[in-house]
Amino acid sequence: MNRYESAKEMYAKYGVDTERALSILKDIPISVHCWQGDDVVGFDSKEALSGGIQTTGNYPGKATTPGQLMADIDKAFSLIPGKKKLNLHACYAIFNEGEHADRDSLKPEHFAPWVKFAKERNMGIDFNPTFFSHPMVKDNLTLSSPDEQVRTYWVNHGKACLKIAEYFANETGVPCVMNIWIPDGYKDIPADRFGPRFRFKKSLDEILSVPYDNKKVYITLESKVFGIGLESYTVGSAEFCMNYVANKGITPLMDNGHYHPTELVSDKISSMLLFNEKIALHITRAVRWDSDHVILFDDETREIAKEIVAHNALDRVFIATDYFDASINRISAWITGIRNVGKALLYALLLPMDKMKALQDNNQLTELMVLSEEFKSLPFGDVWAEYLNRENVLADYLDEVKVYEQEVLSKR
Ligand code: RNT
Ligand code: ZN
Repeated sequence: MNRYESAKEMYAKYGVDTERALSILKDIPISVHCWQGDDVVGFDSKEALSGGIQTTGNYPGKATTPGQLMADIDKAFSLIPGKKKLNLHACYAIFNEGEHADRDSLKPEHFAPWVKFAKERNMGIDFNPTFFSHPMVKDNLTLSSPDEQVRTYWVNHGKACLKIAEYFANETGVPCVMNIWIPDGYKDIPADRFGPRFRFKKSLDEILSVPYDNKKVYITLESKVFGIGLESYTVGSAEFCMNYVANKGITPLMDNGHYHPTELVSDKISSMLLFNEKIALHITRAVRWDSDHVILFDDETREIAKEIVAHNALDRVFIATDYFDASINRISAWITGIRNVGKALLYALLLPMDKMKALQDNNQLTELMVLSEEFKSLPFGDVWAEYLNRENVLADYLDEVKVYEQEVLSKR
């Protein structure tokens, strides 16, 4: 008997069907952020990364052209099992020689090469307006700016992006999630907390006044607690965003780096699912702050996956990744992080959820703890290896990444 067959038997003893888990896993789309490939730089401006987010590290070989980024995505995706979507930011617009459009006048055609890329690979595309790293970000403010020229500029950016999101959905035949996140905030205690939020609300209303098909484009709003240099006040706070989405019938997005360190997104998912048709996630790893480290196969990632699976919400949760580590090989960072989301989902799919829920409801909490701990040492790795094998993906990716580093990245 091979290792998978023996693992299958061991799981079956607990009433867990590994075949069922594998067949569900391969169809769960994970929206992979393009920005791990170039440290969130993009192609449309020479501005440094701003908005209170930061990449640290100087590992050689980052992508600096669309061709390089596409090649790197291909390399990473060839080593990541399962279904993927491509998550783009507006700053990744691609212009022809001599052509340029500012963010408030971006057009679908500026993303045509990405559509071609995605279609050839049978993928959908998700999208994000880019409200940072741009000279029109004035005093760290965009959609909440008191300067009407600045505020209108960014409203127009949002509107332009909505059209582009619809274009992605039409072209690929897959709905597009368009996520709005603004960095707006203050380093020190503001005099007026209301004004910026009032203007942010008004700006969002204006963006949403563009007619769009809400079965093709899902607009999500991402909250945050603070950014670097914006420690005291964040306009798009959790309460602002939760209330706004509830009022407008759009979708909330939770990034697990965007809460106080002892708050857990895994604990928030059930509440959000009760009151929203869909929810969206940015899975990341926050080390002491919103540091956006590579996702590990750690407790919180598993717990997030468990919440999605346990509530049968795989078709109600848009799962995306969001991290950027510039201190290690970026291709490996992509593969490791996205694989870990897949691993966490598989781990969750292999839990005897019905049995565990029954133990909880019967107050057999001793038994629940023992069973949960037992599962940590079942031969999970053998089921994961079987998945990689069926998906035709190498288990050991590092050698291949190293070859790519030598042959491609080191020559940049
Ligand atoms: C920032 C947010 C946001 C960005 C990306 C690049 O704190 O998490 O999602 O990371 O849009
Ligand atoms: Zn995020």
